[in-house]
Amino acid sequence: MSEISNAARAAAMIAARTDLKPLVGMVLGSGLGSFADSVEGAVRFSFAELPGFPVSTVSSHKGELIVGRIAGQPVAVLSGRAHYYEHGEAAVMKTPIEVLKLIGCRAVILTNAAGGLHLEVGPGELMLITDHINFTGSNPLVGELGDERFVGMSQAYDPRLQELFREAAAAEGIALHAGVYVWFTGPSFETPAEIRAAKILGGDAVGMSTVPEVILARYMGLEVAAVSTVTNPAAGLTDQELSHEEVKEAAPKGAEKLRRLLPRVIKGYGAA
Ligand code: 6GU
Repeated sequence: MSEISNAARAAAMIAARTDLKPLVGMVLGSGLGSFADSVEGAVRFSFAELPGFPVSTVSSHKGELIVGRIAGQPVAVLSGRAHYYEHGEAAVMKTPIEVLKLIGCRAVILTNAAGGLHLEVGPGELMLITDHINFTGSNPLVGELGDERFVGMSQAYDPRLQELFREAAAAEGIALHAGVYVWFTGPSFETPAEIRAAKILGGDAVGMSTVPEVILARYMGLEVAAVSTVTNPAAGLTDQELSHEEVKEAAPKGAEKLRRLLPRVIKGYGAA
């Protein structure tokens, strides 16, 4: 085992190529990668060159870390993520999240494409995640040592960041729903019975990501916000079969809204 962690080595590689100290990190989900184009003065790193970074096998994920500015604020954008279902490892995003912390980020904004549990929230609508249910039985902190592993999750989604999203949505005239995200492992979609169960338990959207990253980020002391683009109704809400094509088709509508919201949120966060 090497003395220096992958995360520390990756952070050093980033520091060698840019003087920027990012304040906010972002993770761009399925079909939402186009937001990376709005980073000014982008310095790019492929996940393949950064030690400990996972290589995503999902067709709509790029696998790049981009350091630059949005709305004048220094940011680090992870364009693409790896999922539990790719590696069977809930902690697959540990190194990238740890790197965000090491290069100076105080907050991370996570985005994803999700299935909606309410027909009224149609494809391309945004849902601010206010809480989650971990329906997988996995946790990315299994195997960690020390009392810090007992991370409080009562306020996992930072109230001030949520308020910044609500203000940004109001200013842009964008409808922003809010609700509970339920994490399933995937990669198969849920059954109608699983979706009925998720709804009874208090869920509003379902997906295959984000929750392990929220847990890792809280463990590392980062503030967290998360937004879903609802790309399709979940199983059983309509009689249509689900597909990744449908997800990829609707995600850009959410990406366009995020392109308008995120600069305001980041600017507001930096101003505080
Ligand atoms: Cl319906 N389920 C899950 N788990 N993830 C999704 C989805 C559904 N739609 C988009 N992503």
